[in-house]
Amino acid sequence: MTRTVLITGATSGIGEAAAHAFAGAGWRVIATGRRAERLDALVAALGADRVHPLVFDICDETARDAALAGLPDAFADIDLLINNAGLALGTKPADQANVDQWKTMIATNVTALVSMTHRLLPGLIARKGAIINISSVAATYPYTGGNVYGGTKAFVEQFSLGLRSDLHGKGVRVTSIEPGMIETEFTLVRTAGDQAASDTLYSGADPMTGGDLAETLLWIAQLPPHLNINRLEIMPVSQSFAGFQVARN
Ligand code: NDP
Ligand code: 8X3
Repeated sequence: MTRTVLITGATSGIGEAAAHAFAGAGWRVIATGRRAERLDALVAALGADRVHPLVFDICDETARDAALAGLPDAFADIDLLINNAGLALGTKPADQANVDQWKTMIATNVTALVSMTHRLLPGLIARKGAIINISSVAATYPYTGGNVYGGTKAFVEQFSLGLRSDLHGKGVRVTSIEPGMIETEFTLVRTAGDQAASDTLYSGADPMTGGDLAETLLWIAQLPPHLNINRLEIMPVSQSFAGFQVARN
């Protein structure tokens, strides 16, 4: 039976690669994002029978609900929700950070994610479906300038584990994925379009790609239904951990 996945943030990076991977594996894909032309390109590449685009801002619940209400019958029964849409804004330490950027990260990475999950939960329970939430290594390993972004991703990880508890016995799988460095539009967004900063970060680092994550998502989704990956931390080999810092007199 053909299964249906809803991928938030499918206009670039991990989400776009996941749309290709799931459609290629025979899933129906509901692809969401604000950039309609990117979603149209996905439909053109993969076919309208495979991909259905929903254009809305993930923080706008009214627009989201209107879009979901208009799903064609073939895409209406969602088996898997991939909560991927998210962003970091800014790299400054807390005392120099922009509080509006903090609020946007919380609204997108936390509030919209829990609201979308709550909206789709009844159907996911009815179909014994699955939820995969994209957290980050920033949830576990703090770094200077990561402040609120790391906080939002720690929320995503713990919310995922809490969902697992709440859904005990209902047959719904929940996974938190915590990736390290992936070359996507993430750094371009974080730096307000600074292509040089993005290129410098990824240069020579052999970072992960959206495709790497897409394969991981597909693997998790297609595991036998009695298996649940609770948390999965994944990094490029080139990335590892640094020590504590000490301020001296
Ligand atoms: P991209 O910037 O390439 O993709 C982000 C996606 O999120 C886009 O499709 C964008 O769509 C969507 N999005 C952002 N804000 C909104 C919004 N308000 N409404 C609707 N869609 C929105 O980055 P990535 O692919 O790297 O990021 C995907 C996820 O992975 C994020 O949650 C990120 O935090 C996480 N992550 C990324 C890592 C990395 O190193 N790249 C590492 C660990 C986690 P659009 O702009 O069209 O609306
Ligand atoms: C993205 C990874 O290290 O830039 O979540 O926070 S990091």
